[in-house]
Amino acid sequence: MANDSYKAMWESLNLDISAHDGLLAVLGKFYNDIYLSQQGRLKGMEYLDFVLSEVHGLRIKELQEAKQAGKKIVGTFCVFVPEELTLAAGAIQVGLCAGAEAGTQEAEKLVPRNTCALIKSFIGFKLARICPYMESCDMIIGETTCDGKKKAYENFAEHVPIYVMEVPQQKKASDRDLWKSEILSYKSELEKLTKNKITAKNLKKSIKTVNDKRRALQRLNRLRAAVPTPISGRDVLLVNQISSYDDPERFTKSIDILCDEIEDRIRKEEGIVPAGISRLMLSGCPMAVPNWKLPFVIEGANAVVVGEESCIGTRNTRDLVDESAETMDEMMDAICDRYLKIDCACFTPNTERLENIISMAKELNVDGVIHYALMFCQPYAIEAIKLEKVLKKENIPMLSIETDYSMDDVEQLKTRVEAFVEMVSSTVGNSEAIPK
Ligand code: BJ8
Repeated sequence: MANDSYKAMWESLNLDISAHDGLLAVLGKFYNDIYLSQQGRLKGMEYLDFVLSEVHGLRIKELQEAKQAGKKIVGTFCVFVPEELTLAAGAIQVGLCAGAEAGTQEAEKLVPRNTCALIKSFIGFKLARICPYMESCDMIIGETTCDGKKKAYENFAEHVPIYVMEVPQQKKASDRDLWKSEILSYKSELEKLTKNKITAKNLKKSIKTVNDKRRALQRLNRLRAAVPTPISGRDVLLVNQISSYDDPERFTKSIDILCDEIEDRIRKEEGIVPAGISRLMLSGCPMAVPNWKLPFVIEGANAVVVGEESCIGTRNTRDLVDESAETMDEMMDAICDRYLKIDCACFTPNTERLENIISMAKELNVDGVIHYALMFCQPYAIEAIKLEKVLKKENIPMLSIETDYSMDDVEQLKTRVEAFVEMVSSTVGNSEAIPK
């Protein structure tokens, strides 16, 4: 993955070249083992392979060229930041959540050791100078979701230009008012940064662009539910991960092409995974690139992941912004309402999420749910306890996993996941092997 032709660009971004080379080498090895080793992959995945192989190359070059042409780059850590507004201001939005252990020692000078891996990772990526996205950003948007993130941003602000949006913790009328005012403030902040006025015409266009991206992902989610399963869960996870930093229009076109191919596969009754393999759903914390550990373990255990209830998954694609809005005010309301439907575990109460998981599990006809919480993530770990109870009432088995980004627990995870798959497959009575 390392490419000498990009070295000058990385140096100009003040990256630590040797640490960065090390990261790309590990990422490349990981990708070969987890992705390229799969049999019978769809041709349309070649686009995703290419984008991933150029994750710190071509895409960063595009961002640099856009900056030279006067565009601003906005980095985010949460699906609450409305990309519609960012695009309407003529800026580019990129997701900065990081899914690998890096710069941990440095990160632990800003946040305590018992902070979730996602937070330590984005801080570590910055302090170790290995993230060209972070270094390309003109503004980084934080948000008041979990305590870990909102307090970490205070210390992180010593190192990056950060603007924090206040996300309410409940969904009462007064919370909606607060959120609407936060969206309006974000609009002003973007206009200040870009020196572009957000017009109704531009906003209408960007609402459609982001909705189109979500529609393509919704289509992919519907198609992947077929039996036999036409695409592996880890490939769909990759698609979702790349959706947060690729050019949205190009990405949508590529996913539509991938979906056409999947439809063709379904017509021919071909699948990457034989019918009868245990169908599982993942639910919980987002899995950022290159956090592929758990799906790899699951799909190596005679099961396939057919849905991700996560912000790098359906939580980010389920709802669209109402496109019938015409005036600026109507569109701001439509954005406000769409984003308030996000059922992050940071909300209380959050029964919507439990209901959404149950209906998703039923629609996908899953044999079980694996709940995934990052270690020290209290909102998701606590909600997992409630979730297990409600799933039990529906006779849907659940396995609760808490892990981080290290590979130390892979063998232990394998043992637990294999036992769970065996338990749920005795219900579905299946013994065919998943191709590795
Ligand atoms: S809307 S899920 S992207 S906040 S894993 S940092 S919650 S301690 S990521 Fe999230 Fe927005 Fe919610 Fe989605 Fe905190 Fe938990 Fe760490 Fe987390």
